[in-house]
Amino acid sequence: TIAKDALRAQPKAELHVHIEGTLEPEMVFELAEKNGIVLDYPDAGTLRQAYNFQDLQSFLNIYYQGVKVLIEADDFFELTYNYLRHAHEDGVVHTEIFFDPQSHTDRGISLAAVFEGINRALAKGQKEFGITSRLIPCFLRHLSAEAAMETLHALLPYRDFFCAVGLDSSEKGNPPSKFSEVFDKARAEGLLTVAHAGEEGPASYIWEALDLLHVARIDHGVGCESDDELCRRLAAEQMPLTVCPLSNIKLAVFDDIKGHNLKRLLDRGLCMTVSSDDPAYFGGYLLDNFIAVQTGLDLTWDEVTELARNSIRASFLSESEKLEWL
Ligand code: ES4
Ligand code: ZN
Repeated sequence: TIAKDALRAQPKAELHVHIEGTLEPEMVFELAEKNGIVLDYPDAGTLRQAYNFQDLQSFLNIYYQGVKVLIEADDFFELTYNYLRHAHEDGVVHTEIFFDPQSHTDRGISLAAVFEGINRALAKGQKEFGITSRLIPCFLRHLSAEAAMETLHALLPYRDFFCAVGLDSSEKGNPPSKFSEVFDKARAEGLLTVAHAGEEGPASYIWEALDLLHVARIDHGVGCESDDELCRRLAAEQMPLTVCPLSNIKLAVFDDIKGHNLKRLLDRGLCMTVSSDDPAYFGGYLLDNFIAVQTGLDLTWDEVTELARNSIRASFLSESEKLEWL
């Protein structure tokens, strides 16, 4: 096996992390107390015991409960700063962070507070740890396309603070095609696009993300394996997949790490990357995900370094910024 320190020392970009998914149970309780919010669980330990998911939806139900303790800009600051500290400890040099604006604005929290808190943490993280960051607001696909379009318009005054838009939440029954107009508008505004596709959903959703949403990366994408033509296309275009191994196990996308298709897809020439998704819920940050796939899939040093280098290549850093890490 490869030493943890060697994996840590490899420069890595984290391209798929939901900031609301870095909310540890202890912080849930700390913020609930500060903000006067009553929780359904007596303590952090009990809450953590509830992190036993059958599928994506059973996870999302708990995740959206946790989000409700985030009220003030300072809460978003603390959340984001804590994540960056973890990321830095794992050898992450750059991170592209998702957040769910609708899960906050629908509770009466202003986008101004969300951006102010997160941006303050990103600036401190860059100063203190040298870690660079981009933000990617995601539309909640279980809500309507109209709600997503309204959210895009509400985001545009903050255009300078994010580089792309994404699509997340309950995948099945909410195909990328539902959001083609919203993504057209986002691209017309000069934004890049990404989308969760092929996490639990079918390969056809990955085709739609490519052809209708014109994404620059596919988030998860592990569902491509059943479609040979799609796999050939993803490899030919070197379309990055941001795969989240511990997430996939916790949400029963794969039974266990040995059955994960990361290595099989890497062997087929796809541009694979590794991320942590919702580390507070899925049992580990980025280094834990690297260790899980390295040991579980017997990855060689060359394979591990390819995954790390792919994350830099697939990032939205400029070509000159990428060169510093490649
Ligand atoms: C998510 Cl794992 C996952 N999948 C889809 N949407 C999400 N939002 C937060 N985590
Ligand atoms: Zn995700």
